Amino acid sequence: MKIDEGDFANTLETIRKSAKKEYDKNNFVIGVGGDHSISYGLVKAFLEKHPEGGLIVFDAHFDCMDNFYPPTHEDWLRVLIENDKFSKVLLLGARKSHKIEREFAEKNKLAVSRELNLELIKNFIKDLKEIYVSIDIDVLDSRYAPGTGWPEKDGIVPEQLKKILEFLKSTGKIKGMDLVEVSPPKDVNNITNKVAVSLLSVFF
Ligand SMILES: [Mn+2]
Repeated sequence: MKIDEGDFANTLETIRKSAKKEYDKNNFVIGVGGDHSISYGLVKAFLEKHPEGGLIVFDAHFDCMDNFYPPTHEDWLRVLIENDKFSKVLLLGARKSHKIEREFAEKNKLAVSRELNLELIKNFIKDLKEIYVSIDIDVLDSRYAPGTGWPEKDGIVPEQLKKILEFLKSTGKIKGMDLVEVSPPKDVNNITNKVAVSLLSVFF
């Protein structure tokens, strides 16, 4: 897969096409980043394969600032909801948002929870056959994941997230996932890299 850093729209399209190729072979698709905007291309490919599927996002932020294309890390979820008319979304661990985003979430009845509530998750997935999971590493408390663009305090403990991911994996419904916003240059003693690997290990 060739990434064109100077042409972001083209890069997202490349990501979407590459992921779609793997879904068509019935492969499990894992994306690792890097900027959260890659999830836009990855989720689009997932939805082409599984039009009835749902999306669970673990993120400290709403990523719903604006709806222009190509979306950045702070817009990708809004573009998916607003431009692509996708509504089966559950956003978990979100604790920092702009007024614009809260208004958008309210208007579009976006399911948002600051906590990782298992009952909420069970209820969300009960009628779904396929799920895509997107994990922004900043959903974790900044003590555990300082190596990210916008670390936020008062977040989730890694063990808690891992347990939820293990539960989701056990349902057999997850068809694709990504783990993003890990930034090694900002890391402290490699702890963010290590916790990211530990979370990814659930899916291998
Ligand atoms: Mn994000």
